Amino acid sequence: MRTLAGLDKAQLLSCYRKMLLIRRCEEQLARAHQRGLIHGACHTYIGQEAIAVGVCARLKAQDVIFSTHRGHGHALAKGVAPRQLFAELFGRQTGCSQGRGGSMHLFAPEVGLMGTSGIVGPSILQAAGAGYSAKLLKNGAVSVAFFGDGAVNNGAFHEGLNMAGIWKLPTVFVCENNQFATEVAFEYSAGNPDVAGRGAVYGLPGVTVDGNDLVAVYQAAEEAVQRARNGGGATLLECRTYRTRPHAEGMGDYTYRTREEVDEWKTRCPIVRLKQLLLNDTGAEPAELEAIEKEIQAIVADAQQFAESSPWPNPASATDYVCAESAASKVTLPTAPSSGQTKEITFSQATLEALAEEMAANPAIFVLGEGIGKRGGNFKTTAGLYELYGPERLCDAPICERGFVGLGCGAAMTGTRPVIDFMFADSATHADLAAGLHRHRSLGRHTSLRQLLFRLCPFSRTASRDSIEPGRRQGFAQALASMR
Ligand SMILES: Cc1ncc(C[n+]2csc(CCOP(=O)(O)OP(=O)(O)O)c2C)c(N)n1
Ligand SMILES: [Mg+2]
Repeated sequence: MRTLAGLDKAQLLSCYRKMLLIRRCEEQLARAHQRGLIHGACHTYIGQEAIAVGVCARLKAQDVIFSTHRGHGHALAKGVAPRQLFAELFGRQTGCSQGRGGSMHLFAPEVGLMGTSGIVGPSILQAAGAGYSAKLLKNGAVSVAFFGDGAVNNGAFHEGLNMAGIWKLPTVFVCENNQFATEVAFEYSAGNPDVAGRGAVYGLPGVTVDGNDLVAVYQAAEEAVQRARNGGGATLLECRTYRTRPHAEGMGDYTYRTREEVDEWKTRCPIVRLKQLLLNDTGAEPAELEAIEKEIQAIVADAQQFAESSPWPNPASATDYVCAESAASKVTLPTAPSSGQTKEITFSQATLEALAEEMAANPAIFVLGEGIGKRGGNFKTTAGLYELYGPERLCDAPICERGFVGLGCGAAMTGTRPVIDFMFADSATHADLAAGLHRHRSLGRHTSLRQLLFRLCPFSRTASRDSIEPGRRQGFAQALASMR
C-alpha cells in the first residue's frame, strides 16, 4: 500500500474525520444563523478545511495557535469540542467563553487555542509573543498564527515577521490566501501578490502550497514545525485556497465574484480530494467513509441539541471580566518602609531598582523596548541589567511599538512576564485594543493588564529628566510583584 508524505491510512482517515467534522459543523452553524440562533457575525471556514487540519495535525498539545474572525475550523482542529463551539455561538453559559465571546472570540487555552480575533492582524503578533515565551522558557513549544490574505497588508504582518526573523522565534505563520478580504480581491490590494515571497524580506523561508490539498499542507507544516522546534526559527506558509460561502452568513456574494468562479472552486473541494485519495491509494472502503459520515452527523446533531438546551448566562454576571480587579487583592505586596527610612530618588532610579529586584526573583520577566539592552536605555531605565540577564531578558526591539506591544500580549498569555519599556510616554497610544480586550474574552484567565507591565518614561524636552517624578519605587515594585 502506498504511503503519502509519511502519512499512513490511519492518519489520513483521522484528518478526513476532522475535515468532515469542520464542514458539517459549519453547514449546521450556517443553518442556525439563518434561524436566528446565532447572535452576531458568523464567518464559515467551508472550503479551507485542509489548512487547519493539515497544520494542527503536526502540533502537540503544548503548542499554541492564534486565530482570526474565521476561526471555527482552527478551534475544532486544535481540539475544542463541537458542543462548546456551538454553545458559544448560541451565546450559552456552556460555551468555551461562557457565551460572552461568540463566533469571533473563542478561547480554550486548555487545548492550546489562545483566541480567535475580530480584528485582522493581532494573531500574527501574539503568536510571535508565544514564540518568544517558548524561547525564553525553553519548553520546546511551537506557536502558530493563522491569518488571511487581508492581514498581509497590515503593519502587524511586517512587524511580526521581522521580529520573528531577528529573534529566530519558533513560530509558523500560516496565511490562508482565499483571494479576497471581504469583497476586495487580493490581486487588487497587494503591491506584490506573492505572499510567500515576502518571507525573504524578513529573513524567513516562505513556502507556497495548495491549501486545498491536505497532504501538501501537512507536508509543508511538518517541515515548518520541525524547523521551529529545532531552533531553526520561523516559516511563512502561504496556503492558496478559496472560501466557497459568502464572507459572512447573510452577506451577498455575487457583486464581486461570479457564480461560475465559485462553482469551479467547489470542484476542487479539499474533502472530496482527500476522499478520492483514501479510496484510490490507501485501500479505504466506501463503507468505512460512510460510517465516518454517520458518526459526524450524530456529533453535530448532539452539539446543536446541547447548545439549544443549555442555559443562558446569568444577566447579573454581565459585567464580570470587564474591569480588572485590583492587583492588591491578589498578591501580598511589599509594604512601604516607615517614613523615617524613605529616600528621595528619581523615577528612573526608583523603577530601575524595583525592576532589578524583581527580575532576580522572577525568571519569567523580560524587558522589551528600544535601546534597553546593552546600552541600558536612553534614560538609563535598564542600566546594568543586560550584564546580569543577557539579551533574551533585556531585549532590544526594533522601532515598532504596536508590534512589540502585540508580541508582549502573546508572551504574557503563554507564561512569561513582559515589561514593555516605552521610550516616551506618548507611545502608550499603541497599547490599545490588544491589552484590554483579551481580559474579557479569556474570562479573566489572562489579564494582560496585570501580566504585562508598561513602563512609560514621563520625560519631555521641556522638563529636566531627574526632577520630574521622585520616589515611585514602591508603586512600581508592587506592580512588578503582582505579575508573579
Ligand atoms: C483591522 C481590521 N480592519 C477591518 C476589519 C473588518 N474586516 C473583518 S474581516 C475582513 C476581511 C479579512 O480578510 P482576510 O484577512 O483575507 O480573511 P478572510 O475573511 O478572507 O478569511 C475585514 C476587512 C477588521 N476586522 N479588522
Ligand atoms: Mg481572505
